[in-house]
Amino acid sequence: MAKLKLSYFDFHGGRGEPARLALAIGGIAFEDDRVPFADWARRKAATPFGGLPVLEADGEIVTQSNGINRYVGKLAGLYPTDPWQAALCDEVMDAVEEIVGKLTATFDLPAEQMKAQRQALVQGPITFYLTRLQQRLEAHGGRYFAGDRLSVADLKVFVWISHLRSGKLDHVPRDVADRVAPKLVEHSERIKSHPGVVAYYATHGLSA
Ligand SMILES: N[C@@H](CCC(=O)N[C@@H](CS)C(=O)NCC(=O)O)C(=O)O
Repeated sequence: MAKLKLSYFDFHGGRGEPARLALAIGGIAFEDDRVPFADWARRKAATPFGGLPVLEADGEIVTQSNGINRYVGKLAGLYPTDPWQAALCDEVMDAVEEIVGKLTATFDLPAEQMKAQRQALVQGPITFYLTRLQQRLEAHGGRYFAGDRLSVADLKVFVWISHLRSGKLDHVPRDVADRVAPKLVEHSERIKSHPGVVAYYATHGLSA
């Protein structure tokens, strides 16, 4: 097994969290490099595309969160071996990337613009993606997004739903997922109670 180091910001959530969770659940040893925001300006230039997460394996590095999720998912037994189920897993992870990208585009906006754009996102794309993700979950049996078992897709959706429900996103009502996609929230609660996820947050001191 390659010697792994996963670099991502020092908070619970975001694009690096599904890979951290997958590695922990799979019992895969890795260096958990939590980058303080204060160090980011210095480290950014050394990353291939100016963003995190970055995964290092035996001294080589790779970026892009969903590619990293696939790689660590394979190591951890959390990525479907069946090609069709793998495509379903990818579909969900890429859909979450689309909506997360729309949200992160609001992070640095001036206050009034942020408010207007986030309110529009709640009415439009956030509601749309919640609805459609719930439909995909139900189409595949209601418990997991792919392969009828836990995969990195479930972890990625769990991290996004947890963020939406955290109350940390100004102008995004924390109950929007509960109102729009209760089955997705049920799924998220089930993933949160997975023994591997519980053990991860017990070790890291905070709940998702
Ligand atoms: N497409 C990339 C996006 C990476 C990205 O934008 N990461 C954010 C954190 S979630 C970041 O590094 N932001 C700081 C910056 O862009 O300076 C991926 O999926 O990994």
